[in-house]
Amino acid sequence: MKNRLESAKSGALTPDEVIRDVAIHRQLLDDAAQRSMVDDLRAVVQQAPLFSPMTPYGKPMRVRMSSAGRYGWFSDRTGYRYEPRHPGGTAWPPIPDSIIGVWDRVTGLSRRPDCCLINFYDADARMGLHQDRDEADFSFPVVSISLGDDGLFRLGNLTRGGKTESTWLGSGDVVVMGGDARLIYHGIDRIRAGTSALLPQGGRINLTLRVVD
Ligand SMILES: O=C(O)CCC(=O)C(=O)O
Repeated sequence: MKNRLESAKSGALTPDEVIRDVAIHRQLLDDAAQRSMVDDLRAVVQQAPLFSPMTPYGKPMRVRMSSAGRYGWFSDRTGYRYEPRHPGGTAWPPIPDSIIGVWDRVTGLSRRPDCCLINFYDADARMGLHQDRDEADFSFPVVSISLGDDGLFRLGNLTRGGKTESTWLGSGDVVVMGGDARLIYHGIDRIRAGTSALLPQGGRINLTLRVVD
């Protein structure tokens, strides 16, 4: 409930649901907006192709990734971090306006994100419970946009362990983790293949917007 009051104060959009202080805007993007965002993303991944980062534990991640913005999120044997360049050596493309517009609507902030992480999940991909904590200032929220097939989003606690709660995220849903929920553990347990016709080959895209430094 605190998030709702804070959003009302800052001029940000009021969410449809709040679970464990995480705000969820259901179907914020209609079909046309989703399609044009996917077109924008095609141009981004043409310049900065998807890759499978290596975890610090030496296993490739199941989710394929790329980024747009001043920084891209990266992982290898030496750890998780932000990098100013794609592993191929070029700067990351700018974050498309269609995506920045979503940040503006749901946060009401004048500060814009430095990174849009693009996660691509095929039908078998998942992402384990983790915190987003590679950024310098946790007072800025994390905004996440779902496109394509449904993903089962699990929310934990501010420390590892304890009871969790899950909700399906559909295409066009937007999640905001800010305030008391900024460091909540979260992850994607599974993808419900064939639930969306947005991506011709199926799968799910998640865009995660973060202020990095
Ligand atoms: O795919 C999602 O909805 C969550 C992505 C995520 O947790 C992350 O990129 O840190």
